[in-house]
Amino acid sequence: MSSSSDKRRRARVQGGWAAPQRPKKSSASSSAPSEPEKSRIYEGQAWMGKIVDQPTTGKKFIYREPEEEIRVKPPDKVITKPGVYDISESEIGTSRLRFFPEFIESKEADWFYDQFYQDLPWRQRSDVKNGESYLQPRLTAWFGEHPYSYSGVTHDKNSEMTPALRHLKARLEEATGYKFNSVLANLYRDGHDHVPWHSDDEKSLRSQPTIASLSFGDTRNFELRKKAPPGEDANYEYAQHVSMPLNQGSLLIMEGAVQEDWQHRIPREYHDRGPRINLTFRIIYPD
Ligand SMILES: O=C(O)CCC(=O)C(=O)O
Repeated sequence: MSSSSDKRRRARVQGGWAAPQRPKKSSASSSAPSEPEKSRIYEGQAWMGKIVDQPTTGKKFIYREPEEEIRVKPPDKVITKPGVYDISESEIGTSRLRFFPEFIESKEADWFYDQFYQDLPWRQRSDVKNGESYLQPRLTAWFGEHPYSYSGVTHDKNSEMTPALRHLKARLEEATGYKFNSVLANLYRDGHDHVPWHSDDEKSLRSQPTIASLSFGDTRNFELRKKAPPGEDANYEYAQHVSMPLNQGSLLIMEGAVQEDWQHRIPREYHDRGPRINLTFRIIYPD
C-alpha cells in the first residue's frame, strides 16, 4: 500500500494602465470644472467616486473583473448494480471495476464466512510509517507462493491455502480467466476496524494488476478517490469519489489503471457493524 465546497475561486485583481480620456467638450459650461480641476480630472482617475491623482504618466488604471478559475468537484458516484464500470481514462489506460453483488449465494457465503473466521491464522500486524510502528486497525492473514510486503509489513510466504480458499480461487479463475497465486485476507472485527486510503501498487504486483475482492459478513462501504494528475499537488479536496457497498457474497474486480490512478479504503463507521471478512486474490511476482 502506498500511502471537498465544491468550487475554488482563484481570483486575481486584474487591470491595466490605459491612456487618459479627455472630458467631453459638449458638457454644460455651468458645470464645467475650473482650470485647475480640469487638469486634475484629466490627469487623475475616478476611484470609489473620488478623484485620485495620477500625476506622472497621464494614464489611468482600468479595473477589470477578476478572472475566475473555477474548479468543480465531479459528482460522487455510487455503484450498487452489477456491471462493468470504466471509472476513468488516462494516458496510462482505463480504470475498470467489475461488480457482481451476488457472486456467491447468501447461505453459501455464510458458510464461507464461518470457515474463514475460524480457520485463518488471523493476526494484528503493525504498519511502519516514518519509523513509527502502528497497529493495523484490523486483522490480516496471507496465503501466497511469495512473501508480500507493504507499509513496512511483510507477510511471509505461505503457500498452503485452506480447502475453502482453494475452492474460491478455482471459481474466480474460471469466472475471470486469471490465475491468482495469493490472497490477502482482512478481518474487520466491527465498524471501527478499517483500512485507510492506499493503492495496491507494490512492485511485486507489477503494473496494472487485476485484483479480485470477495466479501463475507456485514456490508461495508468501499470508497475510491481519484489521484491528482502528475504535476498537480496531491490535493484530494476536488477529487472524484466512487463508493460501493460491498455486501456478503459480492465480487469486485479492480483492473487496468485503478491502482495507479485511484486510491481506495474501507472507512471507519460510526454506526454499529458486525464483523466482515474480505479476501483479495492477487498475482504476486517475486521481488
Ligand atoms: O476490505 C476491502 O474490501 C478492501 C481491502 C483492501 O483495500 C486491501 O486489502 O488492499
